[in-house]
Amino acid sequence: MTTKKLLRVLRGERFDVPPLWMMRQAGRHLPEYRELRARANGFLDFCYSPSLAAEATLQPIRRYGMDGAILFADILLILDAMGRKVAFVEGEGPKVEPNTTASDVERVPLAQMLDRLTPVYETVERVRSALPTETTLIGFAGAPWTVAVYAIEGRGGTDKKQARLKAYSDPAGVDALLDRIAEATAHYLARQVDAGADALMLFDSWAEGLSPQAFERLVIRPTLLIRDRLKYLGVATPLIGFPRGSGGMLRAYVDATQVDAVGLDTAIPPEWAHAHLPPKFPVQGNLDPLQLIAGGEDLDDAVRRILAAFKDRPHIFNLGHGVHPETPIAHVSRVVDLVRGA
Ligand code: 1CP
Repeated sequence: MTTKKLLRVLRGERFDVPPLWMMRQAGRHLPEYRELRARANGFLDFCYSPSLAAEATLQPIRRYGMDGAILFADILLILDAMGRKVAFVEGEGPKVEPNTTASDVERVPLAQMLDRLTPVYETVERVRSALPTETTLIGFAGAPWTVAVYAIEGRGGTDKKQARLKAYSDPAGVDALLDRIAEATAHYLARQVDAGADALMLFDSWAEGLSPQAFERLVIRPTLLIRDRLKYLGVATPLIGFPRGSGGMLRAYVDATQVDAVGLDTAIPPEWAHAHLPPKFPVQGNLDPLQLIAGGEDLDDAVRRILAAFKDRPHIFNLGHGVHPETPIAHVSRVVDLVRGA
C-alpha cells in the first residue's frame, strides 16, 4: 500500500484529513519563483529547462508541504511540439498561431513531436527523485477542446465564439483536429508516466458555455479517446478530469469519460456535487482563488464548508481554478493549516 495519500484518494480511499494541493501552486505568487523565472530566457525556455522546471515544481512542496506536486510545464507545449508558433507575451497571456487545422498538426510525425517534449520527461524524472516519498507527482496536459481553442483562436479566455462557431460550421474539421490532439496527448501523458508521474490531470479550462450536445462532442468524446488510448498503451495511472464550467453536464462527464476523479470549478456547489455524483467517486476542489486573495473569516468559512460537504467521500482539497499572482503566502498557509486541522 502506497504512503502517497493523494494517490490513495484517487483510488477511492477517504481520509478525515484530506490531502491537498493547489492548481498553479507554482508560479508568480512565490518570490522564489519570480527569482527563478528571471534566470530563463522567456517562459518556453523555462519550461524546456529541466533543472529550472524541476526546481519550480518543488518550490511549493518545500514551502507548504503540499501532498501533490504538479509538474511545471504548460498545456501549450504540445502545440509548440506540433510545430505551431507559441509565444508567451509578458502581461498579455499566451499567443498561438491561429486557424490551426488537423493537417497543420499532422505535419510533424507523432514520434518527432513526442521527442521534442523530452525536456518535460526529464523534469518529471528529476522531480521524482527529489520528492518526499509521500508526495504524489501529478503529470498533466490540456484536454483536446481547450488546446483546440488556442489552436483555432490563437488565445484562450473570452467567450470562445470563434472556436465554438467553427465546431458547428466545420464539424468534420474540428473533430479531426480534436482526434489528432487526443492521440498526441495520450502518448505525451504515457511518456510522463514512464518518467515517474503517479497521477495525471487533464485541464479542460475552456469547457464552459457549450450546449449539452456540443459538450458531449467536444469535451466528453475526446476525453474518452484519451482514456481509451491510455488503456491501450497499458497506462493504469489515475486520471483527474477538470471540465471547467461543466455545470449540469458534470455527472454525464463523470459517467461517460471514465476518469478516476473530477476537479470541481468554483461555480459548483459542493453539496450539490456530493448529492449528484456516485457515492465513492473522488472529487477535487473547489475553493475560489479570489477568496484566497481576500482572506479573513470568509475564507475560513469557505474552507470549512467544502470540508464538511465532502467529509463522507474521497476528497482532495484544492481550488476551483488556479492561484493568482497577487495571492498572499500567509493566506495559502492559513488554508493548509485549516485543512490539516492545525
Ligand atoms: O511568466 C509566467 O510565470 C507565466 C505564467 C504561467 C505559469 C506559471 C503560464 C502562462 N503557465 C504557467 C505554468 C502552468 N500552466 C502550470 C504549472 C504548474 C503550476 O504553476 O503550479 C500548469 C498546470 C499550467 C496549465 C495551464 N496553462 C492551463 C490550465 C489551467 C488553468 O489555469 O486553467 C491553461 C489554460 C494554460 C494556458 C496559460 N499559460 C500561461 C497562462 C497565463 C495561461 C492561461 C491564461 C490565458 O490563456 O490567457
